[in-house]
Amino acid sequence: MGELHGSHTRGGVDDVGASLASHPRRDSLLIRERLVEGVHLGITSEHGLIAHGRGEAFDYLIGERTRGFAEIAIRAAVAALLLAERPVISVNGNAAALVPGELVKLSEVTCAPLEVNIFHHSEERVDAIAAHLIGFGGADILRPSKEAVIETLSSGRRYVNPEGIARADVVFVPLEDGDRCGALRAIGKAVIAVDLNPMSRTSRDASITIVDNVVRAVPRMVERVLEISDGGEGEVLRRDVEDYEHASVLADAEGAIRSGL
Ligand code: PTJ
Repeated sequence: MGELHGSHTRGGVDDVGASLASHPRRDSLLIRERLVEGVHLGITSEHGLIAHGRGEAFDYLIGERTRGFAEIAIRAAVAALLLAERPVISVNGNAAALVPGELVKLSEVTCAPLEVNIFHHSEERVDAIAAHLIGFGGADILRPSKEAVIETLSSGRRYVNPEGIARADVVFVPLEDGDRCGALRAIGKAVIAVDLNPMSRTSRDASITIVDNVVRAVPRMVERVLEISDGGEGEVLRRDVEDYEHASVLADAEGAIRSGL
């Protein structure tokens, strides 16, 4: 997992990190702290805290580490992003609070723009998320627009950017609610999701699902891009996509949870 201190705002995570130095659940508590801080900064919705609780429970059950089924999906996801013509990385309030710098880096190495897309829509929160990403080195952050609408969605997620998600062929959605994944698939887009629950609608509806915590999956995706840019690229990318079998990856993840192994 990436370093869980020093990367966010002054005080907040750092102060808590120092006070938890010897706590056995330190990493997990620091991740929570990032989200609480995200709420205070106007980035994360209060509902995002509840969504995180769901995720935490599943993370505990998968052993809080990147498992083989996630690694297969990470390889396929990176390959799909690199092979895409118009890839886009969608960012909501939880992802922005948890992995802002890592998303900026992933955007750079895959040439996929970052687009703010949130369920609980407000212009203030879009501004706050965009500013937060810029603070971590992001540039040209795309915003949702009423000029491009996914008609089948009723939440704030229906508003997309005409130059981004609207015309993307591959959309990466780290941490998602169920409706949009299906809606994006229905209009012909490939969707890559990160979701700790392999049984969720998002996990099932996505083209590729990484059953892992975004705090581990996104840095690993960056690392993977750098690994494969060393040579044999096209062949490796095609093989990574071909090796991915959605149903079997989800079954392995669910099996790991149910068996406790
Ligand atoms: O910022 P907004 O307004 O777009 O709101 C975002 C939330 C997350 C509130 C919204 O998308 C939502 O309500 O999500 P759900 O329907 O609660 O689904 C969240 C899914 O993400 C669940 O299946 C969780 O298991 C999973 N999850 C939560 N935290 C993580 C996670 N998956 C990976 N990494 C996490 N850290």
